[in-house]
Amino acid sequence: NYNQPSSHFTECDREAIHHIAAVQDFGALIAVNSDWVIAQRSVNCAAMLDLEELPRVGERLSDHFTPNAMDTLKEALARQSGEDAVERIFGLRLVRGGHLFDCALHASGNNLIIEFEPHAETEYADHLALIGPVLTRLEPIRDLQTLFDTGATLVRQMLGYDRVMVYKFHRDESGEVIAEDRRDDLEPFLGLRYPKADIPQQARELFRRNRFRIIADMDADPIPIEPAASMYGEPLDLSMSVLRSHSSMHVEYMRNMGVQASLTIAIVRQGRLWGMFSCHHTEPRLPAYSLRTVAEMFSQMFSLMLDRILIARSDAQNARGRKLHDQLMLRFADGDSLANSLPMLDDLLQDIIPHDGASVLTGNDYRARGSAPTQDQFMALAPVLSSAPTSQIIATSELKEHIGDAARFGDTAAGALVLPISRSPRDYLVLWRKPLTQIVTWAGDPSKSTAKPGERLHPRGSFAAWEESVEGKSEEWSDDEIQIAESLRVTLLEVILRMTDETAQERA
Ligand code: BLA
Repeated sequence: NYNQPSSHFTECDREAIHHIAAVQDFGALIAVNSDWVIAQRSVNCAAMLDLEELPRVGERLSDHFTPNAMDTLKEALARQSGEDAVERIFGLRLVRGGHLFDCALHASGNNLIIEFEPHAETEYADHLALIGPVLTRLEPIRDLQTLFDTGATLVRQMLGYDRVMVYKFHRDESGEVIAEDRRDDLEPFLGLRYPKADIPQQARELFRRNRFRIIADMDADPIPIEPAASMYGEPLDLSMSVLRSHSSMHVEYMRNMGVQASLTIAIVRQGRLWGMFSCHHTEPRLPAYSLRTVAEMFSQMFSLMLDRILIARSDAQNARGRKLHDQLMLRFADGDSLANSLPMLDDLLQDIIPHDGASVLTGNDYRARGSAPTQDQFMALAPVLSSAPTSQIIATSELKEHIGDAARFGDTAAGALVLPISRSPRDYLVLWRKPLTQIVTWAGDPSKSTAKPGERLHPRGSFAAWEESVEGKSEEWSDDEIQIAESLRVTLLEVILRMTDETAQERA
């Protein structure tokens, strides 16, 4: 029942998607123990391998596979290094007189999992040839949005899905489509935001480890793995599997989006899930394993590029912070008061820390600019603010969570970056951000946006859920922004101390 999101989400988070004991039908799976004795296998093995009968549990794999296949698999196993490593072999003949297969091999608990799917011989070389040109297009990019746009276009050119999106996670784990390349007749998803719950926790964690996820056909029947559990009663752990079958919940979600096949590649930065490439197709779709491998390499290169640009941006941001310091020291040199300097501060900061409003409180003098609370509204916060440590800035996207009175700001301000700029009396510079839902534009047909019961999983329903989850919240303050605010606070303290010094000297 999708009308009860809270209970539903915990259910979602609990589903053991790695213990599903089934594979998708475009390949087959055999799990062997450390002696290469068959322990479990998908029931389509015989059909996939052109064997008369399904290989039996307890038989040796070498009873069916050729000596050459066995040697190649053993070599691959010896090559395998590190946790979560998956070895690939393209174009291997597994049984005498049989077809060529693309294989993936990895350890799972005490088992070795061998997965295989038919090898697309003719295309293999073409796929390899793609790598060079694609990386050449990516290499010179220095700008984030260009990287995202080019990334979406290149992935679509390579893999041919109807829609390819770059999706970025926010700090609260909701997400946003930040680039898109799609078939012209499809409605755009660019700019749409989705709630955290659309990707449950365990799916996120799994996705971080196994960064490539393909669902070739939402309607294909899952192929059971038998026996479903080992002789010790343990289900086979399919975390690193290529063929793992899918959760029916997720499939329903995808169908509601009009998606028949999907391919998802995680973008991981510094060990954390930064975002993903999400590819949708309106018909079943299965790019060859070699092509998927190229796409995976592409995404790794993409992640490195992203990292490089973000580091450069962070450096630039720090440099702007230092420049801001110098500018401020210069401007305040003529002894202008902080209150009178609000317009200057507001303008200077807009570029570095985007905000919708700003206010300064010095003594009893309150000034505000842009979308900011009135003096009365702000004064209601003063007792709480002054009980906080003076050396600490407050950065929140939801001030009302901390100070109930802030709820009265309504659409004026939801998030605040509060800089205490003296010890006593309490003086503050505050940057404000409006609540998000006001600002975000809904890209689809708004007349269809009312979610009917049972439609929660539709992207529009999902958007409604996102709106609900960010109700009264602003855009987050980024780490870089908080860091700059921190050095700004120190600068302003310095300015104020100098001014009080000068006043004291004049009096003397
Ligand atoms: C998995 N849901 C996912 C994944 C993505 C999304 C990317 C992981 C990767 C994958 O399996 O392909 C969601 N995909 C999106 C979003 C966009 C997109 C938001 O393209 C936006 C453009 N999903 C729900 C609810 C449940 C749920 C309410 O919305 C609860 C049951 C479940 N999502 C769910 C599960 C998985 C998933 C169980 C794992 C699927 C699997 O790996 O089998």
